[in-house]
Amino acid sequence: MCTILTESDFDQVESWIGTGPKTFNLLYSITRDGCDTSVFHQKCDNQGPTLTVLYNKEGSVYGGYTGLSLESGAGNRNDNSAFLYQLYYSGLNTPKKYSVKIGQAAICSAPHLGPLFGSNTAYDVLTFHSIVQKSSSGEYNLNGDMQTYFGRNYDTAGISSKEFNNGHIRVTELEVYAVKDVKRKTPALPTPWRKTAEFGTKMLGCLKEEVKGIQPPEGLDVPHFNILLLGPLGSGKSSFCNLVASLTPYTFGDTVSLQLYDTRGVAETDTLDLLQCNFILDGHVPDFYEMSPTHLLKCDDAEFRHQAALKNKIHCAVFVLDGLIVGDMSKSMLQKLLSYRDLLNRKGIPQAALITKIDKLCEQSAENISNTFLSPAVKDLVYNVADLLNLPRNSILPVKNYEEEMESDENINILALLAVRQILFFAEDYLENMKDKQSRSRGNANSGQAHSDVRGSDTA
Ligand SMILES: Nc1nc2c(ncn2[C@@H]2O[C@H](COP(=O)(O)OP(=O)(O)OP(=O)(O)O)[C@@H](O)[C@H]2O)c(=O)[nH]1
Ligand SMILES: [Mg+2]
Repeated sequence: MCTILTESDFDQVESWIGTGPKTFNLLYSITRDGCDTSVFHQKCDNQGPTLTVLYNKEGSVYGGYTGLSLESGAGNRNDNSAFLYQLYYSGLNTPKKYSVKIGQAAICSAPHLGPLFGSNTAYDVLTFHSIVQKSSSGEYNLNGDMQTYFGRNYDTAGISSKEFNNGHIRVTELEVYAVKDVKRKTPALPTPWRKTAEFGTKMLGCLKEEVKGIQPPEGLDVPHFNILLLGPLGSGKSSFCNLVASLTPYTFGDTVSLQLYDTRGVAETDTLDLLQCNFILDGHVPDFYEMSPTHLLKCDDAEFRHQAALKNKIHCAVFVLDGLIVGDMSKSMLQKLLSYRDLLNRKGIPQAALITKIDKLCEQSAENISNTFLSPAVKDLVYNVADLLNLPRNSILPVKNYEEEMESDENINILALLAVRQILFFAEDYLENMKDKQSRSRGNANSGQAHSDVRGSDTA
């Protein structure tokens, strides 16, 4: 359904009016201002030529134009420039203009009438009178008439009103635009669906500095953030590790502030081993330990780290999902990922999701990765994954890993650093919470001590 006229719709109307470039300023909208003739006249009278546009649920868009200024007490008036039109019929672009018949009344204005094309006794299009309330279906069941006299004053080429407005006047919107003899401004660039600074060398430099500045809180004996990557087979976990490693030397300086834990991809046929995952989360698995279904860690293995400290634990878990296939993920795979989510939630570990391969997702991002936040396809996928995994949208991070590129690419690096920054924020929050908890429990222990001292002296 079309609810907002596009630039090409305005071009079409402009060419029908036929007197050069035009600007269309919205004066009145029933969804915004209420379907009330007193408001209509207050907003639309004495504004020069106007375009009235009606929209219905079927996706039809139609209305009328008059070159005269509306005046509530003016009654019937002739206007040879007036016309009725159709832009869309049931969602299809079907531009048609129906000019006023020479010498016939083009419009009629009265205080109790909304936009009316024709005369007060023979109205081709009478939109509404008085007040119309919005119905529970969200439509406005207009109390006008566009059937009885349809084609009386306008040359409607013999079509029935049904071919004009689907045979009813229940509309989702009615707008009136002032039409001015001014060339329209070139439309602004599309708005990004996620706000970032402008991609470029400056942004890359700022991001590197910012990411370098995110460090584990002091006093916890945690030298770096531990980030676990989880996800289906071949989703791009190792590629992301390589990408971050390629950024590491110049991004993080000598003190590397994050360690990524790459894991073996989850296969459809795998049975879920939450115990092994739990060992990793709790820091019992030694660094560089290669886990596989045939090589599982057990509590009594020599390598098992019994005394795991906060610095050995995972501080944020990241699901890595292949953007090309995540939309068709099987129920069983989703269930596995949700089981991990459940475990992580119970442990209070923050989570994010990377969507990889966005370069293959749509032409816009394939052409240039800096278009990622302008691409509707990437946006839809990000929102879809947020719903699937029940994660907030700002934790779903689109990336493109290096695949066969030989040279470093500024935009790929920016996207990766945006993702790393967000992940580090989550990990930092988690560690801050841990620090609070630690100091609270130390405080409690001390006050417990003090309390027992007092009690001791009491008893004494
Ligand atoms: N075009 C493109 N290809 C990618 C991207 N990320 C990964 N790939 C390719 O996808 C394939 C799998 O990537 P890996 O990084 O090995 O995936 P993985 O998740 O580590 O796989 P497993 O460890 O087997 O689970 C490789 O051929 C990568 O080159 C990406 O963002 N874009
Ligand atoms: Mg891998």
